[in-house]
Amino acid sequence: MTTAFPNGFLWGASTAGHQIEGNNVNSDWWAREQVTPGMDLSGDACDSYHRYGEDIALLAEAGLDSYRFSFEWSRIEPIEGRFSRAELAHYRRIVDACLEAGVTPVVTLQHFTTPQWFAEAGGWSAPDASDKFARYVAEACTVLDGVEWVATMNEPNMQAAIMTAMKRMQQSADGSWTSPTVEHATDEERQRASRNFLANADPEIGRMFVRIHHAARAVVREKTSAKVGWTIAAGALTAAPGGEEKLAEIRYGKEDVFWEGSRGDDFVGVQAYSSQEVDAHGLVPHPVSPDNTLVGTAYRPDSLAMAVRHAWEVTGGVPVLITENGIATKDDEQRIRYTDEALQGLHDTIEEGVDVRGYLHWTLLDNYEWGHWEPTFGLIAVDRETFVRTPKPSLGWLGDVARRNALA
Ligand code: IFM
Repeated sequence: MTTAFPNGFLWGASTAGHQIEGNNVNSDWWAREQVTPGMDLSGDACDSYHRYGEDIALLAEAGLDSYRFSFEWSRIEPIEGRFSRAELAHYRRIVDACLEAGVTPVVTLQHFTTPQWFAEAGGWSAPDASDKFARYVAEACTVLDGVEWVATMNEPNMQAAIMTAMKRMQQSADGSWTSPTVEHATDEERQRASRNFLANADPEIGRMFVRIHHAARAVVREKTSAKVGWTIAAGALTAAPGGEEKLAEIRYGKEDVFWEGSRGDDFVGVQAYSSQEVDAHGLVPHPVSPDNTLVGTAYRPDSLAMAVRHAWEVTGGVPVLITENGIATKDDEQRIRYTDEALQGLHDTIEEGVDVRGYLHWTLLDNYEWGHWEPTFGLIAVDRETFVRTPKPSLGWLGDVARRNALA
């Protein structure tokens, strides 16, 4: 049986500004890193702010034809209402570098970080958050000429899960919500609480993100001819015996509100890494296995196909772009094996009739994994002192798949 992918299928790699650029000093994440014990600092990151040309050249030379990167809102609007022409021109240069290299740019307008002034004014919960984001999106659109794929936000469902957890902690501090982590909790309760820390997202917060996304989508549609969508973190969750009800509850707030919010979009970005069971109490910890990744998740390349089928069903048939899939490992052979298996599964979904437009691997470079440098997801290693890039065999392997437009 042939494993050829459809004509025009995109093959690429994804990145995000804060994780690779370095010195993103006006962002909320930068501020958080400085004051949070135990968090590594992003610092110079991979210095891709200056070395993006080299990154795009390595990707294109390997045979890949698309590059997902993000604009940094906090660089473009470092002070509320004051837009930097120089930073907009910087992101335009990245778009141009892609186009000149024959690489299709996929632009994310917001990847986890926000300007610190936005965070201080209440972040996404502020009543005027949507207007502020739409105003920024309108400015960003001025440099999107020739860009075909635009994602308004990355993983709003993870952002919603963080906000939900923060809200609970706040309520707990006020005494109106009893946390199982209080001193009289049993060890098992503590463990359950910590493993479920980001499992839930309040559907109301999800609906708020959907409204913000729809407002931004309208701006992108008015000002550009790009396809517009957003990218969702897929848990590929399944029910353990007795966990069916809990699965439905968790999956609704954490994912389905967002998949439903994609209806009417031009595409949806599916991002999957692993799969996890849900029992009557919540997420079941990943089984202990030597195959587990550097972020503790199970080796589950089948999660990609599971996520795509779920997205296709809940969105009601919105075209899918795989905007992230990959593995945190030091073993590049394991990365190749994982990606090969994930792509076999993705191919099955295409055979079943799912409209999948492309596959962008997470990630191009070993980068800053939100507080940690240890988990390496990259196709290219980066020396953090000299910034020298060293492609791993997996980059050449994925480039060969791209050139053939088929698995071997
Ligand atoms: O590094 C992150 C990325 O920023 C969002 N999706 C998951 C990746 C791996 O954890």
